[in-house]
Amino acid sequence: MKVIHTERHRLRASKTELHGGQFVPPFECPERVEHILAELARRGHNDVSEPEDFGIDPIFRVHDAKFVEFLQTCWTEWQAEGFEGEAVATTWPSRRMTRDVPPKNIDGKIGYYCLASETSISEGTWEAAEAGAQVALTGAKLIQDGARSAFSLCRPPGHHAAQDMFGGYCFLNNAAIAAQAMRDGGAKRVAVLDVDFHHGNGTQAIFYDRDDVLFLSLHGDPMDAFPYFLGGADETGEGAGEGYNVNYALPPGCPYFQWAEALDDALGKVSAYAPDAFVISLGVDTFERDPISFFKLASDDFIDYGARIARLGLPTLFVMEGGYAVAEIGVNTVNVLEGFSNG
Ligand code: 6XA
Ligand code: ZN
Repeated sequence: MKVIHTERHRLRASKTELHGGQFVPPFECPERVEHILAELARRGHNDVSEPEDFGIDPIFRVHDAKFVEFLQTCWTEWQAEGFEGEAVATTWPSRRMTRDVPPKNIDGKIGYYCLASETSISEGTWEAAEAGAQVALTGAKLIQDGARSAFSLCRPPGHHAAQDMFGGYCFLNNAAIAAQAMRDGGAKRVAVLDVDFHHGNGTQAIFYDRDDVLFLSLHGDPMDAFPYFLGGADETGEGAGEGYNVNYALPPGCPYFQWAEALDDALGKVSAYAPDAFVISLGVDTFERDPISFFKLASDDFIDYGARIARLGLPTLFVMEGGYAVAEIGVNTVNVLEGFSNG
């Protein structure tokens, strides 16, 4: 399987994450990619290439122009304000604070565009996020050109990022940008299946009123898990999109057999939809020893579910999302890809 990767992911290297009331070194760190690359090499997957540059237009197909401009300028404006730490949101347009206008002041503007304050913006964040989107777009192009599969090793991840919202370690929604590019390139229908532990609220929001992109997500029940405010089974889409959004909210301690039942149900729906292309938002934070998640998948389970995805016989793009058990992130990721390739 072709792997797309760029060293520019390293530009996303913030020093702080707000976690449990403390600033800690971010779980979403550059070493994650190094471990995945090392395991790919160890198991003979040497077809690793640089992304092409598709420019900014495919990003604007998914994200609002003002939001993109905010990401591009946030760090400079934050510094110009005289702040010494990394850029962190503290004030949001929450319930009963509904003046829907981005403030001029960066301290207000960052809150306007932010969904969760664990994610600091720092030097290089935009550059890395933009490069990650190109990694996803290059994968989409390979699929369009006839590849059976490809792996876009995106970092930072993307699935929490909506049209005009960042957070949950995400800035640009790589999977959505890839799916939209596939549509624009001629695919009539695209399915996006999110197997990251966390609900893909951004991807859901982007395609919620559309029937040309089917979105399905298996995740920790939002009553118990981030992002808390979206991801219920009763969110089924709206307007033309009614019936084209499917959430599987799974309980704390969820074992593989239960997760796999949800997966099989989701794959049945994808098969019935008969998409031209399939995008997998691949987070491996479903692993039993992930430090911030609560599912119980063992490393071998990742091989098994890769094979189940392969049985659909669809052209499939894997887009990297989360996974923070850094020592095992490579094994678990490559297990999915090999399970798929051998399945
Ligand atoms: C913040 C948790 C962010 C989770 C990010 C993630 N307390 N999303 O892995 O898939
Ligand atoms: Zn996650």
